[in-house]
Amino acid sequence: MSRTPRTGVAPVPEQPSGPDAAPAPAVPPTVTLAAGTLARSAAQAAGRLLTRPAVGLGDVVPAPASVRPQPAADFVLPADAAVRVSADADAREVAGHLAELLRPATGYPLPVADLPPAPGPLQLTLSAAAPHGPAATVPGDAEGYRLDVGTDVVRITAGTAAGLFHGVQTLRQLLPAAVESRTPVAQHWVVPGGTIVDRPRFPYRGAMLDVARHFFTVEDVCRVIDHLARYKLNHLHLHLTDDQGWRIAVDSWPRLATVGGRGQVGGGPGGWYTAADYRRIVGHAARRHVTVVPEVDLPGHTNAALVAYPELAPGRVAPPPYTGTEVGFSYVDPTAERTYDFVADVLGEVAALTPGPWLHIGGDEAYKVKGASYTGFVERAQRIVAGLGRTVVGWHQIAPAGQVDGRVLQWWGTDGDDPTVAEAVRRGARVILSPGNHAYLDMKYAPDTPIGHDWAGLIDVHRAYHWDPATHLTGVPVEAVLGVEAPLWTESVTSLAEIEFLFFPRLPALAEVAWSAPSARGWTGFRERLAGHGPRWRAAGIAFHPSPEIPWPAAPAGRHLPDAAAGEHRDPAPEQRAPGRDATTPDTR
Ligand code: TNX
Repeated sequence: MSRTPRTGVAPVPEQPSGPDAAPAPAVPPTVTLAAGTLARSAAQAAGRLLTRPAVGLGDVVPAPASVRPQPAADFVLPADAAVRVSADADAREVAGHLAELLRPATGYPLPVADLPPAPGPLQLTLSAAAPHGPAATVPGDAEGYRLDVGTDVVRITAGTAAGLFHGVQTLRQLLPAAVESRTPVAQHWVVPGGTIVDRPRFPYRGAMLDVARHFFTVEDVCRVIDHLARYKLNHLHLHLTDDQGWRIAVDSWPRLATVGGRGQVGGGPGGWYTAADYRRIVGHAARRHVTVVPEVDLPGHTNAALVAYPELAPGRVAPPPYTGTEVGFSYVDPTAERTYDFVADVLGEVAALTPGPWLHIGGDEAYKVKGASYTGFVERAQRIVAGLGRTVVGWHQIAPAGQVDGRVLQWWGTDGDDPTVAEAVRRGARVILSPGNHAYLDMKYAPDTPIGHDWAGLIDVHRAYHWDPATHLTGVPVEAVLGVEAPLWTESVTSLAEIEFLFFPRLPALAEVAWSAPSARGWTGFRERLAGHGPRWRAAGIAFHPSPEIPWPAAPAGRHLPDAAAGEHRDPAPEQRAPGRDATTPDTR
């Protein structure tokens, strides 16, 4: 495959389009201070305008556990509001995050200050007393929160900073779409009144980014983390190594990155993360309550490592670098002791750089390492991970290997009958569900989707949404399901805009599968709630696929995403949304 890498989509500030929108001043982003003043005075002048909220309290994705609207209690953010927060370093960090989210569009200063002594209109309270009512001991509750919106105050209460953070993401969605603008927008910032009490269904909610087939910069990865955080996903699995490239520096085996990191699918330059780069990624993730799960894929998918160190190869002969998209041909020699030095050194260094509890050892598609040779290799790798004090995760092919404490299988099959995985679960394994035909974000939406695969079928938004992790795999009860992950393989994905195009709108669908209780979710309501996110993505400069299944609101005339990704990624013109029209057709007006 030889694709020309394209550059990412440029941010496009979006003006509000709702019924309450006041005309926005035309200001370039470079004059933010003056623009802020202008926005504030314009907002004050617009005081006589209606201040109805632009969204309903229930218009949140993923759907909250409980929503009680109180229409008489709508809140309007005052220009002089401070964010008041419990005196706790992690909670203050969340308050800072909220202020950073709100400042660009509102133009308000939003200082962050401790709570108590002074109360104030925006309050983030960390409270050991369960904020969620009597069922506070249910799993996942550590991430729960309560949001109270009244006429004079918006209060988020949670037992942990992670809960506060999720509450902030909910508050963000309850503000008008223009809150995503990077430049000030003159309007009332109204939040609908009432109470939301919320907690996740599953503790592990993730997405995977394959940085091996195509390399993505630290900035790209950080933006992907921001996308996860928006929808309350809390794990980013990084597929760091594969045949086409080794993407993480390892001091004890330096050629892995400097030689193995050159190249990618189609022959581009590739790249790798230094330890400092990787620390920036895990740090950015941690501040958004996202845990990074690093994967070193073994014993197959290792051509890049063999190019760098032929001593790991069967026959000790270096293969040529690989820039194609086949799988299953490469492997490190499971009969050589040196191979296990390599595994221990690499996993040791990656673990030392990774604050989270997980180490993913791959294990998929090692077609040339069979039977006892394969399970023996996996069992040694599992022991190495356990010896590092981490919990091993592997693709479900590792199921036949012996059980180690806490072991997690990532299931990517397409047929819910998998007796080998069910048997491993009986022996104590837990499962992350990534069904290829529902959760694989590299599958095309429709036959004419310009990038992506279709080996697991086409995945439109309904297919991404319409499955239940509790009953999906025969013999795997809900107690064994740690959660859900949406993998994005990048054989055909070359830019941030293309990542976003495949993420949106399916990532929010999978986030709802992972977060929301079955009683809180349903397709009809979901597609309505999701529709309101189109204007948010436009305002944030996020490329997305205008899926014809979703009743997107009309875009203001002339406002489209730039076609940096592809013409097909544009927002649909209103006339393209007519039933029966193909919304992926490029807008050629
Ligand atoms: C299968 S799913 C793979 C990857 C490919 C992907 C393409 C899995 C564990 N392995 O190597 O990139 O299909 O969809």
